[in-house]
Amino acid sequence: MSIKNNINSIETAFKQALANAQDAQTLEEVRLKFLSRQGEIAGLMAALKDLSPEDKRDVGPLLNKLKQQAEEAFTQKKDALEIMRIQAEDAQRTAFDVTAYTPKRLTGHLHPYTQVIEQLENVFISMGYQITDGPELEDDYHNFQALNIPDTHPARDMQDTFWLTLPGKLMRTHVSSVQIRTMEQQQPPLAILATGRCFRNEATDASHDFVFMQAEGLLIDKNISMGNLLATLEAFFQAIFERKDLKIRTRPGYFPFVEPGVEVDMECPFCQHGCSVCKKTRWVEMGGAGLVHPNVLHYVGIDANQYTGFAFGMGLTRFVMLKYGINDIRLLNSGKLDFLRQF
Ligand code: FA5
Repeated sequence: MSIKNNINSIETAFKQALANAQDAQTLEEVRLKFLSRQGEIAGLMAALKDLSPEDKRDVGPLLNKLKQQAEEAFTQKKDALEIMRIQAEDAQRTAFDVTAYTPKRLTGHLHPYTQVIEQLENVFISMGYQITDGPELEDDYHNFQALNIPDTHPARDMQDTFWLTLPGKLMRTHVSSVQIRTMEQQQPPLAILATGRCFRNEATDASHDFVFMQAEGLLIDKNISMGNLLATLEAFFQAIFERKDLKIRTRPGYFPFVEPGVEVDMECPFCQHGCSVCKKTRWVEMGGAGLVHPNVLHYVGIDANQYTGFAFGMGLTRFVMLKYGINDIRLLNSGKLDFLRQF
């Protein structure tokens, strides 16, 4: 009888499919194909009703047996696969190495400003200078008047000042105020270097910020000349850029607290024939300098007939930008970690 053959072949196919199923998905496919309501075994059950009563008696038990055995075998296989899955998961868990993952450790480091300041201070300490400091919140006297810039002097407009609501108080526009504070405290001979922040009420661009750093130097002794100043600046630039052949040049410049006054340029440390840093001129502007004006010595009670001296004020920010190839000054104070991690 053909239904009996069908029962046999479905039983064989079912056993085969069940043996082949190795995961929950293929097992589910087996269930759908054989055991679901639309499955093969349900199909055989449905065919039963068309059989004669004798055939029903004959085939019915076989079919019931097939259904029962298939369901049992399916449940057993399902349990076995579940146990295998749990065991595989366990095996993976035991193999998990807790020391294998090491989170990236980010260590802090010195800001590029600090790195250059330390280098600068070492150069000047080796030349016998004293490192000194002064307040950022200054008064009119130390920032302007004692530097030979009286109230009505037009040179006050050279530096746009952040005045405070406190009368006569301001954020220092340059580190030259430290010259006055030092000379008030110490008698010559003296040689100092001061670095620090300056504040100017200026529009910002890639090379100007309203907060920036300067390095100020002052040396007072007998018979000090422009020659001493130029030799000192040259040695200083050569040490910072680690180039013994680096030259400087000066152009006449006006600063009320020095006479004569000069603008100091440094040979471009990056090129031979002009580049974007030096704007094709081969020279980079670094700051101002000159011989200390007798009026300034007079303000602090130093005898200008006995002593002379030089002073310079360099854009420290400029040094840092040149040294590290930073093309926008505003990055330096931005606090952006992606930027700072590069140094
Ligand atoms: C002065 O500030 C003088 N005190 C320098 C000086 C000292 C002259 C001693 C003579 C004797 P000046 O304003 O040019 O000068 O500034 C000096 C340097 O500071 C500039 O060459 C530039 O490198 C830097 N600087 C000035 N303004 C800014 C700014 N807004 N942003 C970044 N750097 C600046």
